[in-house]
Amino acid sequence: MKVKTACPIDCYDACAFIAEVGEDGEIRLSGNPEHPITRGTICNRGRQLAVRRNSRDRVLYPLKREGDRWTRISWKRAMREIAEEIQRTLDEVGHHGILHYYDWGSGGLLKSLNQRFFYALGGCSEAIGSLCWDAGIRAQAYDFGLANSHSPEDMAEHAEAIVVWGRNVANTNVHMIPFIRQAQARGAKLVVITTLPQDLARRADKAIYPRPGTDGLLALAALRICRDEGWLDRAFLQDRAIGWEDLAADLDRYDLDEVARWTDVPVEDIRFLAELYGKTKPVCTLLGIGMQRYAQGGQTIRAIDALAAATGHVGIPGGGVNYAQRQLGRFYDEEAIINRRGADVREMLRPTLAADLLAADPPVQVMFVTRSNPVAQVPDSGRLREAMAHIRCKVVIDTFMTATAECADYVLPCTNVLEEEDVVYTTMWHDCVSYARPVVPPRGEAKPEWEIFRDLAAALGRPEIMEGDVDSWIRRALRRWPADKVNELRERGFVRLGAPSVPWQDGRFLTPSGKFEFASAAAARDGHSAVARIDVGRFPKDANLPYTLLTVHPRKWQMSQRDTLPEAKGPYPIAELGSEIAADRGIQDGDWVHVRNSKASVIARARVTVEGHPRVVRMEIGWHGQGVTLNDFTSDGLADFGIQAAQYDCLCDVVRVAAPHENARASGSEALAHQV
Ligand SMILES: Nc1nc2c(c(=O)[nH]1)N[C@H]1C(S)=C(S)[C@@H](COP(=O)(O)OP(=O)(O)OC[C@H]3O[C@@H](n4cnc5c(=O)[nH]c(N)nc54)[C@H](O)[C@@H]3O)O[C@H]1N2
Ligand SMILES: Nc1nc2c(c(=O)[nH]1)N[C@H]1C(S)=C(S)[C@@H](COP(=O)(O)OP(=O)(O)OC[C@H]3O[C@@H](n4cnc5c(=O)[nH]c(N)nc54)[C@H](O)[C@@H]3O)O[C@H]1N2
Ligand SMILES: [Mo]
Repeated sequence: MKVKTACPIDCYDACAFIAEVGEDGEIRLSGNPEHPITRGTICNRGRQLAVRRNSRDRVLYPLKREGDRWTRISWKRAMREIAEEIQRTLDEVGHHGILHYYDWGSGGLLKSLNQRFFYALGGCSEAIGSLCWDAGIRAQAYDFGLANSHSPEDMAEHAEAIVVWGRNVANTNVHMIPFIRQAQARGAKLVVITTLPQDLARRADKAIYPRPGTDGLLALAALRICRDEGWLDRAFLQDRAIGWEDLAADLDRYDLDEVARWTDVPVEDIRFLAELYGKTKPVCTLLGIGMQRYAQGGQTIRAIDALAAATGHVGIPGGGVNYAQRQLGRFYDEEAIINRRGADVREMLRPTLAADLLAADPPVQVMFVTRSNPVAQVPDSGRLREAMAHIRCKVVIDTFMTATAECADYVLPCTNVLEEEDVVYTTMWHDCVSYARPVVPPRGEAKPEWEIFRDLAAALGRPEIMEGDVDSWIRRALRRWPADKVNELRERGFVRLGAPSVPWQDGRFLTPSGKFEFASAAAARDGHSAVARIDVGRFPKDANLPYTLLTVHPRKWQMSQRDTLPEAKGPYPIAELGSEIAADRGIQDGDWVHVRNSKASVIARARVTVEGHPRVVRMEIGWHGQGVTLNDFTSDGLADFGIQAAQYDCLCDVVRVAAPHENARASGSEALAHQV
């Protein structure tokens, strides 16, 4: 039997699945061929969801820490004891003593019901801000009013050039590839600007490899050339924008030779970029998210927005500065699900969670972690583990024993997507929403999250808080939808919401002025320069740490969700090293190396790369072992705009070491002993 369902992974592509269950119980997932983006293919991460569902390592029963051991307990006992912890905290310090930490580990709409539970307690402490993309979201809000993307079809049919700027589409957004190919087959040029090597760069007409965190300089220097050459869209600047004169005057600060030195991009390539934006029309820019995880990440995105807008690529078919699809977030009635009105919430920032916990008054006594793995994913994770050790009761809801679950007092098993019903979506790219329905029954005693919170509300003596079932919740959330659209969603497995294919085509923007804002009063009010500006004095520097460590997203799996992949499990991560590092330090492919900075160190296997910026180390985030996670290397500094972690501002050093002993469980300090 075939069942239509959907992928809930936090990703651009948001695929629709077809699931088939074999007689042996094995689940085969494939892409729904009718879905306009999925088009019948899915990636390894999607397929792994079936493997994760059936994995032997899955957590199937409620677990309680007793000394050094995990003991299986009944749901009834788990609910009673956790409800007692909640009640005690409410009595002793009030609702701010309960922290709910969550992230987008699942894009299911009903997952927000857990917020409803905490708000109904009067409020709670809650994680806000982003480890992911907030600086860029805010940058585009200053410029456009909202971060919106063109439809993939529009790019495929109309772009004359595509600039993939800091997005690793071949790994993180694979369903973009056919659309890029379609444009290339028409003769569109492809340019890839990336710090790390990328498969797509090999298929591009041109690849540019800037030093990490310096793309804003590159964009503004290219814009300066466009200004001087007169390669501007005068009509756009006059009729559809404000503040161009302010930005134009500011561009004199970017001397081409200096920019070339800071970015490691030769002047000819800066000119190439200027000419591309200045003379080709239309240019479609696909922005990545990694690029704004730096101290000046927000300014970087504004600089690129300005380059594309001033040269006339905004609001036209085949153009756009595509970062996210925020209009999609409004398709359902969130308040009907979460009922936040009136709740008294103490905010803690995801990027600085450890520091916020340590400073909290009243202290957090109960911490809930849902659909996330903060110990692996939050910067400065060493300090986070320390801060969590002070919390009396930590409850983690997940399907696996994650790095965070290992620090918990209770681990509660939730369902895998193939065992549950929900509406799933992301706001990263296209405008389709999908329907997830159960393919197989829950394993063990796993429950959907909303049921766990329903039971907890009952254990607290407040069953009315969470009264409802899947059907009634979905109906409430989609109450503005006509009935036939809800039916289409259920029957086809997805609907396309019909976001405009070409945003801003009517020249009206959602900014305060209604125009594209090269100079933004809102940015100035928030304490930033009104126009995009990069200050070279803010680039990180440390004479003892000559290289940059980029802990980017894994090629073959999602973040820390690597439990079912044997190749991801070893005690040593892979460190991909730029060519200058290898030359400086006498390292060859396959050598053992010690990657370190002032906060952490690991022994890793070296892989020397030929392309990419030559002084960058790439390691895949989500790995943990040797007593650390890779976020032990990162600091909790914020990017300039919004509330965004700047975890890519991370300097390091690398040295060659002897092969670790077979059975060595290298810890940070043991690792030092291996140094050659
Ligand atoms: N396979 C896989 N796909 C995923 C995910 C995953 O974990 N695995 N995660 C999903 C999520 S949550 C997200 S947010 C997206 C992220 O999608 P991406 O933005 O594509 O991925 P990141 O790992 O954030 O960023 C990596 C890219 O940014 C580039 N980069 C980093 N710093 C700079 C810089 O200073 N300048 C330039 N020009 N380039 C730079 C690197 O070269 C690299 O190619 O991917 C989603 N898709
Ligand atoms: N150094 C560094 N740090 C980073 C990044 C980076 O590039 N470098 N990237 C950042 C980015 S872009 C993001 S988006 C964050 C992501 O941070 P997280 O969302 O914390 O990352 P994941 O490792 O995907 O963890 C998601 C967890 O949710 C679980 N899960 C899945 N579905 C459900 C469900 O329905 N209910 C519950 N309770 N659990 C579920 C999964 O099993 C998994 O353990 O990480 C950020 N951290
Ligand atoms: Mo993300």
